[in-house]
Amino acid sequence: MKKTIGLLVMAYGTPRNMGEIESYYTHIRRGRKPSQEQLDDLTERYEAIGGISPLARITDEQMNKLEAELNKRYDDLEFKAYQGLKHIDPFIEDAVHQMKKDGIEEAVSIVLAPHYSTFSVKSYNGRAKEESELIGGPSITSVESWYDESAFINYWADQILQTRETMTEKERSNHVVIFSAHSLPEKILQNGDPYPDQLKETAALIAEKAGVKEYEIGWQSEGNTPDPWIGPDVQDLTRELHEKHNYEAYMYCPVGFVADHLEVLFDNDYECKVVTDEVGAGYYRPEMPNSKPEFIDALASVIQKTFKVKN
Ligand code: FEC
Repeated sequence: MKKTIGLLVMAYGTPRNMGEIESYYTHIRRGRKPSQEQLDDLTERYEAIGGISPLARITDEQMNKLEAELNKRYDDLEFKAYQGLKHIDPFIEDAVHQMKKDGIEEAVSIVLAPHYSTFSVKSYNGRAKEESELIGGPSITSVESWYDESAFINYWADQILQTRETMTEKERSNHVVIFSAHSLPEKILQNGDPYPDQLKETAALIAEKAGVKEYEIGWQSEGNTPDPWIGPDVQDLTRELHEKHNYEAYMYCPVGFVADHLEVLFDNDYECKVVTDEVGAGYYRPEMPNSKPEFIDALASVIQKTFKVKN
């Protein structure tokens, strides 16, 4: 009989309908209700991308395809997927409980975000492990980061090459690629958080693979709080680059994310495009990994490597 291994797939989560926006936003704000103005602003952003984010559907697809891919790769193990979300049900803790209820003794977990930060991956993994310790649940081996996984780097390099083909001759000879991730409060840097360096490394690896000559690092989607956030923000950066280099086109690669969701469909495809339109340059954004087979392969390889070290 095959041994069953829990596959805990953790992701940010998104409201599944307009009625869930308030509780979701309150959870992101660690229990503080947003003001009516903040709520209206967020609701308008969801409306601008078509009503609700495709993230829930994409996370389901990523998880199901990853489970199937791992089951193809192993003859002696049966992976059973569980979804644990950061800000909406099923929460990370719910998934750990379900694994315990199903009699899972051993599990491997991965966060659908490539770069490690104390604010992101550490908190996902910490919540999973704390809960399993509390209930005597499965022992969980966690993937910490996968920002340099070769199949992931190849995915973005291929996308850049394909996107370059769609540019005009003039744009192809005078454009810049902007690699970005979600900004975080600057205070994370005081304790040596590896997040910015990991983004730099992802960018360097992709740029080398795709033969990108000119690229920059930017930060996006910063939160609505009084403390300073890591910059430069991608919109400010675009204006600055326009002043300095007068590029014909800007190619945005939000490599800190893995799906089409609000932070990409609004913050890149709307907000950054406002700036490129303003400066009269072309706007390009390669396709996100979503559940494309090349990306699922990348995730499966990361799990395989983590598992090999353990067993
Ligand atoms: O529904 C969707 O399609 C969007 C999902 C979504 C993703 C996402 C990814 C990350 N966030 C990260 C950090 C923060 C910090 C704050 C913060 C705030 C928000 C708000 C929404 C939101 N985030 Fe998010 N984020 C997504 C959605 N995020 C909505 C609230 C409104 C706003 O500020 O825009 C600030 C919290 C605070 O106010 O104190 C910090 C990080 C990631 C990437 C890693 C990951 O996926 O976990 C880091 C997707």
